[in-house]
Amino acid sequence: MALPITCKAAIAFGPNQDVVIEEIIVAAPKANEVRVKVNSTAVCHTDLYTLSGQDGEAVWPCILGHEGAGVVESIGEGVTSCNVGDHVILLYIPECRNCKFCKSGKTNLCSVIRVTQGRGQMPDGTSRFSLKRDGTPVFHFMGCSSFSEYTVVADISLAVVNKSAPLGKICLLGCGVTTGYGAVVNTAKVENGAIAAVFGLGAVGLAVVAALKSVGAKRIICIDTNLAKKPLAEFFGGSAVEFINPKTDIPEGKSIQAHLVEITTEDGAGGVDYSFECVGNVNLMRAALESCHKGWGKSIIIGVAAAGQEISTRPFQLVTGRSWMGSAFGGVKGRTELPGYVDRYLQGTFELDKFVTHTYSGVDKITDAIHVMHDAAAGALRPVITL
Ligand code: NAD
Ligand code: AHE
Ligand code: ZN
Repeated sequence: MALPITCKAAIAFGPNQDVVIEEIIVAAPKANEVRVKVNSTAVCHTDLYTLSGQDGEAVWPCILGHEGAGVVESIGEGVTSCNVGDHVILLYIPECRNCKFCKSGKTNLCSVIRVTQGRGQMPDGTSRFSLKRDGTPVFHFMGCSSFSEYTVVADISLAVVNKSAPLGKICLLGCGVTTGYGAVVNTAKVENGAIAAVFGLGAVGLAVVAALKSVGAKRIICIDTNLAKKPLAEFFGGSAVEFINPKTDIPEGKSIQAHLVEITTEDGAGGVDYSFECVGNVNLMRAALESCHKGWGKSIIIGVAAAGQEISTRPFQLVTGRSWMGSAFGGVKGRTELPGYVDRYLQGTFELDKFVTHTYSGVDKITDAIHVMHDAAAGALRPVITL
C-alpha cells in the first residue's frame, strides 16, 4: 500500500500572482488512480491564461501545468492500464473508451470525468494534494497538475509510451504540438495543394504550420505581431510560408481579412481554404473566419478566449459556405494515439526538439519559465522544466 509523499510543487494561490514553491503532501492513489513522478513539464499559454484570472473554471489554490511526462510511482486498486515504472504522458482529455463520446467514433472529448476535473477535483470529488505546513487542500488542474514533483491522475488520463523516449521532449505531446498538428490532420483534414492562414505563431500555431507543410499545403500565410516568429515559421513551413505582421504589413484602414482575400484572389474570387486561430482573441477569430474562401473555406478555432467573451460574424459568412469549427487537443485520442506520436518522434519523422526553446532544472524554476512565456522578446515557444 502506497504511503503519502512529501515533495515540492508550484502553488497558484490566486490570479495575477507568481506561483509559490511549497512543500506539499501527495496522498496515495485511490482506486483507478495513478501517482506519477513528474520528470518534465512544459508551460502552455493556457497555464498563463488560467493564472491571469481569465479562466471561468479556475479554483485556488491549485497546481497548474498540463504538458507533463513522468514515471508511474504507484497505482491504486483496480488499475490495469499501467504498471509501476511505466513512462507516461499526462492527458487533460482522458480516454475511457466507454462513455458516449468515446464510443461515438466522432470525437476525442471523453467526458466521463470532465465535471470533477473542471472543479479541480479527482473523480471522487476530493483532492490528493495538501500544503504540508497547515494541511490546506490544494486543487488539481485540468486533471494533470504537472507543476509538482509528484501528481495523482485518473488512470484514463495517462498514455503509456516507449521508455526510450526523452521525457523532456515528449512532455510537449501532452498539449500544444499535438493540438496544432491534430487540428490540421484530424479537424480540418487539409489536403495537398491547399492555401491556409495561421493566426498566432506560438507552439500551437507553429505546429499547425509544420502539419500544413507535411500535408503539402501550397501557401501557408502566417500572421503574427511578433516579427521574431518569421524565421521560425520558415523553419517549420519551408518555402510555402509567407509572413504578415498585421501592425506593419497591411495598408492603412484595411482589415487583415480583406488583405488575405485580396492576396489570394484568382479568377475573381479570393480567400483561404483553411484558417487557424491560435491566439485566443475573438476579433482574430472573426478575421480568420472572414478570410476564408466562399463556398468551402473552413476556419478552426484553437485559441482559448477569456470567460464571458463571444464570437460574432454576419451569418451570411456561413450561409455562403464557410464553416466555423473548433479543435481541442487536435481531436487526438491520447491513450490510443500518443504512443504512435512518440514512436514517430523517435524515428525522426515528428518534430519536437525545435519547440523546446528554454530549459530549466528544478521545480523552483517554474516561476522563471512562466515569466519567459510572458516575455515576447525571449521568443519562447515551450520552456521545459526538468523536475
Ligand atoms: P503563445 O502565447 O505561445 O503564442 C501566441 C502567439 O500569438 C504569439 O506568437 C503572439 O505573438 C501571437 N499573437 C498575439 N496577439 C496577436 C495578434 N493580435 N495577432 C497575431 N498574433 C498575435 O500561445 P500557445 O501556447 O501557442 O497557445 C495559443 C493559444 O491556443 C492559446 O489561446 C492557448 O490557450 C490555446 N490552446 C488551445 C488548445 C486547444 O486544445 N484548443 C491547446 C493548447 C493551447
Ligand atoms: N476552462 C476553460 C476552457 C479551456 C479550454 O477550452 N481548454 C481546451 C484545452 S486548452 C489546452 O491548453 C480544451 O480542451 N477544452 C475542452 C474542455 O473540455 O475543456 C473555460 O473556458 O472554462
Ligand atoms: Zn495547453
